[in-house]
Amino acid sequence: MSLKSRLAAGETLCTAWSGVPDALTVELVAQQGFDCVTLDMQHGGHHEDSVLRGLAPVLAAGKPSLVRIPVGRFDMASRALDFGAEAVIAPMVNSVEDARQFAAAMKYPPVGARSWGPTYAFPRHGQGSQQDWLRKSNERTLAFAMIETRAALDVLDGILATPGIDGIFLGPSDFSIAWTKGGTVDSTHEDMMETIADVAARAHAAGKYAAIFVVDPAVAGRVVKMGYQLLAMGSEHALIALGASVLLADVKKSIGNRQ
Ligand code: 3PY
Ligand code: MG
Repeated sequence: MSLKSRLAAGETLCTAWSGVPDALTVELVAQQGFDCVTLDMQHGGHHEDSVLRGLAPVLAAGKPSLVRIPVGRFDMASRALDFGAEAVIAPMVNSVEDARQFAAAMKYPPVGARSWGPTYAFPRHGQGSQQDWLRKSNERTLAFAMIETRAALDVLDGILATPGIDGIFLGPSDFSIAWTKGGTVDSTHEDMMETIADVAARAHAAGKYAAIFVVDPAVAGRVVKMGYQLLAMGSEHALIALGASVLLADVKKSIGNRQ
C-alpha cells in the first residue's frame, strides 16, 4: 500500500530516518519494523547517488520511501520522485513562495511544473501505462513542507492553502530554537507544545497531513493525540547507540549476577 493510501486510511506511521549514505545500511534499516524509511539529505549524509541507490532496498522491503532534501533544493525534490520516492520533505519552508516553488517541483501540470522523466520511478513501481503514471502521480506523491521557524508559523495558513502541498512536517528542534530565540534546543520544550498542537489542528482543518520528528519516544503518544500521523525517528546513530547501550547493560547485568 502506498504511503498516501495508508495516511488517508487514518493509520499512524513510523518512519526510520537514514543518514548513512550507503544502500547496505539503508537495507538494514528497511528490514526493521518501521512502516517506511526516510533518506536525509539535509543533515544526514545522503546525496543524489546514495538516494538513487538507497531507494532500491526500501522498495525491495515493500515499504514506502521518503527523502528530505537540503534547504531550497527543490530541483532535488523532482529527482527524488524520479528515483522512486513517494514523498519529499522540504526543510525550512518559511514563506508561501517557498511552498509554491516546492509544490511546483513536486507536481506535474496543471498543479505544478514538474518535468517528465520517471526513468527509475516508473520501472521501480512498474505497473500500468505511462498515461496512468502521469494521471496518478500528483495524487500518489506527497509534499511535506517543514514548519520550524516563526516565519513559517506566521504564514502557516498560506502554506497549507498552497495547491500541491499535501502536509506539514514539524521540526521540533529548530522550532524550539526559533521559539526561544536561540535560547535552547529542546524538542519537547513545554512552552511550545500548545503551538505544536495548534499547527496539527490547522493542518487537519485545511485537509492536510501532519508529520513530526520524534526525538524522545516518550512524547510519541502525546503528539499522536495532537493529530500527528507520521512520526519520524531513529537515525542509524541513534539506533546503534540505543542498541549498544541495551546490549551492554544486559551483558553487564548478567556478569554482575554470575554468582
Ligand atoms: C528539527 O527538529 O528541526 C528537524 O529538522 C527534525 O528532523
Ligand atoms: Mg530542522
